[in-house]
Amino acid sequence: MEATEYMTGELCDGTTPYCKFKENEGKVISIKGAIHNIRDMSDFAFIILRTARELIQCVYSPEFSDYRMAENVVEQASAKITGKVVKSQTRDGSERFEIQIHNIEILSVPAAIPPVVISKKKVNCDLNVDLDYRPVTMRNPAERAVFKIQEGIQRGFREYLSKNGFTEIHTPKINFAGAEGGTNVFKLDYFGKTVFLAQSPQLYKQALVPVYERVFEIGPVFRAEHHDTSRHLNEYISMDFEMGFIDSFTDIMEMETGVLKYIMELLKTEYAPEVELLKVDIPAIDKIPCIRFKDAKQLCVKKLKNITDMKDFEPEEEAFLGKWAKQQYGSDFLFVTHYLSKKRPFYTMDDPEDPEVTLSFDLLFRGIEITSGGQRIHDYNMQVEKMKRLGMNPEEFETYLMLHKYGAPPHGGLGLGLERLTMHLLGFKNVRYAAMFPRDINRVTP
Ligand code: AMO
Repeated sequence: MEATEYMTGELCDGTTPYCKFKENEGKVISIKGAIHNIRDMSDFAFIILRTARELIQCVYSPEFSDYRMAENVVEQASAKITGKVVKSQTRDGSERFEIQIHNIEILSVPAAIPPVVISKKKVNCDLNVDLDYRPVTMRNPAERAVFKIQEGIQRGFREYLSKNGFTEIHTPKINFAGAEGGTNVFKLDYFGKTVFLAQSPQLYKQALVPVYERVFEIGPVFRAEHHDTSRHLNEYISMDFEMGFIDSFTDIMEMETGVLKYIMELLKTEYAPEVELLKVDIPAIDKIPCIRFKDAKQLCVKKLKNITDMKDFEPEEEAFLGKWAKQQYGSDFLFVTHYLSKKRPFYTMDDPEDPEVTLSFDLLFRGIEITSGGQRIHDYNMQVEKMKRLGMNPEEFETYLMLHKYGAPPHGGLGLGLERLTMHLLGFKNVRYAAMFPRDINRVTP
């Protein structure tokens, strides 16, 4: 490049790498992509080109041009295919297009054949093998569709909240304290000092309420979970929001219902190819039923055996409540409210009518918790007192307490686990299928 060349941004004209078949029918076009699959039929061949979101059927035949297949036309090679867009016949009569190849320019050639077959409908291997080769297995259209849908969920969250007056923020991931209590916090040696990886953006999103009133963040959080379960990751993407001037913690639940409705509509429209490919069962959301923790617990005690923990739910209880909500209300979602004060973090507001419980909620989706949220304490003395009651040292939280000390409106918010939502939307049995490069107690690669 000459030193005097300038970038003008003019190439960014909104064009995408998608093949606009309809408007190009009958025309000769060039399209770049990866050769996904070659099916040699002796006198002709199908070459499937994989672009960002499509699989494009290209047909090679000596009839179409003077071009002759070269040896370097192999699967996973990057190529520029030039050819004529034509309508093709399908057995079911649906409209399909293909490209009659006039030329193939090979742009790069792979050094090896992929270790797993990725050109079939599904990657048929064990989860661990799949994850070991994730950079490759994700090239499979069904696998990449999972994360396209996940992108849609994040986009829906962002778009809906932005339209509702929320400001997007990014808070630090290296923190002076764990925000959620408990022992599942990663310690880090920070120039000789012990600091912690963020368990959530909790303390910071609250700090920004008096600044922007409504904020949200989509970002990684870290939990030092020591168990190898199908629902826990050590790093996951948390979609958080926090809003000020609420009248009740139910305002948060209303906002979440709106967010989820928007996300599901967005998936149906703008992510239709992936929804169709994965046969996603998009839940209908009209209104979401709510039940108090105490009442939900009683239902579980009545129907399930061997319930010993009366302060929280076991996974089987959540699964049961999920089925109950479906039968009773036809809803895939259920809000459980008023969790016990003992089981909620220090920032949670106790219910003034019954301080044993909190103004908090979880959202269950098809029988698994995907969200925790609630109203926070905004009064300085109340917060300091609760910290002391819980054996915490308020002095260590001096910077957090600036929020309360210098005036904060009544506020609340929530955290929604992106992988958990994706997992249950797509019907996976293990959250790792819904994490692009999962981190668990046994895995930090790839
Ligand atoms: P909580 O700790 O309940 O609440 O987390 C909120 C949501 O995050 C998801 N989640 C996880 N996903 C995968 N692996 C994990 N180890 C994991 N842990 C949690 C779940 C869960 O519902 N600060 C509060 C939220 C708030 O009140 O604003 C918090 O983080 O989907």
